[in-house]
Amino acid sequence: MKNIKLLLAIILLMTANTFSTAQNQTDNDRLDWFHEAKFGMFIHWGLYAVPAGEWNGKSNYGEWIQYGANIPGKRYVKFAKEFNPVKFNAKEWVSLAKEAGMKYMVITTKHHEGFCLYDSKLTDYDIVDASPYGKDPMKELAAECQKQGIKLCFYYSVKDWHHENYPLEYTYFSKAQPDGYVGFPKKNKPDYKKYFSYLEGQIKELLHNYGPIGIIWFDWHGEALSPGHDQNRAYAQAVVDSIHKWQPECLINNRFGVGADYGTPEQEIPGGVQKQAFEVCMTLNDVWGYNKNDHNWKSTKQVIFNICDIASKGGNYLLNVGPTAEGVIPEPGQRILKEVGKWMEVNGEAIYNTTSGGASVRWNPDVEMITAKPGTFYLHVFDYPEDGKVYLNDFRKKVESIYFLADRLKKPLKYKSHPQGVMISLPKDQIDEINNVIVVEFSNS
Ligand code: JFZ
Repeated sequence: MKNIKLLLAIILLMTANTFSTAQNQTDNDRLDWFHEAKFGMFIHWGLYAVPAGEWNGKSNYGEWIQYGANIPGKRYVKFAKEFNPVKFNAKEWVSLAKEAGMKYMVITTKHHEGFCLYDSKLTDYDIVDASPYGKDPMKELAAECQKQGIKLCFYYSVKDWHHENYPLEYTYFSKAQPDGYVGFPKKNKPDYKKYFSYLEGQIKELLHNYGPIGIIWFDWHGEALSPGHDQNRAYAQAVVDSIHKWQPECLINNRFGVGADYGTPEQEIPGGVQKQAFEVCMTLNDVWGYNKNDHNWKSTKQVIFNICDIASKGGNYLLNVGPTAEGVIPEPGQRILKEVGKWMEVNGEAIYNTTSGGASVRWNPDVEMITAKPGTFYLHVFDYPEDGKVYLNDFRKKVESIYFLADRLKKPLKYKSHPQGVMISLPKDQIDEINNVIVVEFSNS
């Protein structure tokens, strides 16, 4: 698994310059809502939720369980008959995202397993035709997102362990699976043209049947666009052109290898301010897909720290939940997201529609990060200084006011100039047990 990820990382790096050239203002305009939103919910949901991370006595799997546990395709497809999310409630999921302060939702419409979580006319390996549920949850989510003002976005895996025309050589042979993970004996060499036609047809369904879609979140293009498959780059570019024709406002991430509007660092936060738009995707516990034994949940404080750290570098945070096969988001995840939402309700002004405060503003160790709006800095103080002093260095503006964002009365905080900028004196008691956001309003005069 590590070698595969390394291979993919290399391929992703090789295609790093896949950002759609700023042909015109349109590309930048497309990102406006994204920069304002800052915080989104990732949802990994699929047949892998049926085994729930456990197989043959091992219990550390997630959404890669078909590969990791060597489950033959013939056995894996039987999970479809057990996938019956009778407890799925679109209103509950969208309300949770909203309560957490999330502004968009990215849900897996098809992960590597190839099973479609929406009603596709191009395959019967989907939730309507192959599962007892028989309904299209994406229709329900689209209606609820529209009602609650949450932008709906679709994850779509290029890698497909089920489709007969996905390049077999990439379905990870192993001793236990001589015929590849699809499990269906292959009669002929996979046909990339047919596979990209299937892919484009499904993207067309997703962009025509569910209203306005914020992002097509492609994943794992690696094999299809690896060196020696240049023709596939042309196929992929044709899909990008179609997406822009079908829904010009729809963003494309960098994992399709062409046409990227933004980058997608995974499970890690970049070290500094980034030049291009980016979105850090991260699990809330350890795996993306539901694992009934994964109890390693991030703390509310860690999530809030990540939101602020990422925003201070100019990026978005896409935080994942993995619902059960019955359609329930695990309770610990719900609790954490609701606690994060309470903080965001008071302090969201320092996150939404902000930009990085810029690496040029040097801070003393008390202040880890800064976000900004025109005429305003938001200083994120996680470790309250014992001496009550916070220094704003490299600051040559005229201070208009300084106060705690959480203080409804905006009681002025004491400050005075010092050689490099401004020294702010804080009261003995913190205003927030996690992050004391200080607002510095200034003018250029
Ligand atoms: C991919 C998927 O394989 C995974 O299941 C999940 O959906 C995640 C969000 O995306 O995981 C990756 C993608 C890229 C790398 C590693 C894992 N990489 O570049 O090393």
